[in-house]
Amino acid sequence: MKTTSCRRRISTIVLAAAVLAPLSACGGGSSEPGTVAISTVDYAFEDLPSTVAAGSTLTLTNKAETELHELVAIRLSDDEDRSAADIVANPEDLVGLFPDVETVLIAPPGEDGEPVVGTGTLNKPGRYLIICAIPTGADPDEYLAAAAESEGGPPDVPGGPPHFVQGMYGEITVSE
Ligand SMILES: [Cu+2]
Repeated sequence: MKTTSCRRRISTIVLAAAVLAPLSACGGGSSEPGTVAISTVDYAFEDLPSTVAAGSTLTLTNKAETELHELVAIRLSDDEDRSAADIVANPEDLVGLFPDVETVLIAPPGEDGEPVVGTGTLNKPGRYLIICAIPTGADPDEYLAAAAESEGGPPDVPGGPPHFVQGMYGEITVSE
């Protein structure tokens, strides 16, 4: 009787250790990689998680009625310690970050988006700046057509300041 209960307790402890091991390897962050659904409104990201597991895939749904929105994920260098707000306050710095764009998802108003750069998956651990750089008031069809022809460069279409100027930015940390 005593032996049975003791053995059961040991197997429970072993099971708990096996379950907890992957979590502690993540440094207490999120658990397994998966799909992370993010939506956009004018002019903000909704449901932006602070941390995701490496290998997680972002998806984008645009809930706005007229504005096109995008999610640009830029891997920040390990020695970058400024907040997202401080970085977007210096738009000239963003140009230098362009080579570190990991993925871009773009979504027309009222629709689900799709990746136009990368796959939506964030594999490399670290901090990522998340911005939308669509010009305010840009025509969605005109912008998408210009983006298709610009081969990765920023499309040149008429519009007001980029949405990040209006507060459409954030950050995600990708844990190991
Ligand atoms: Cu936007």
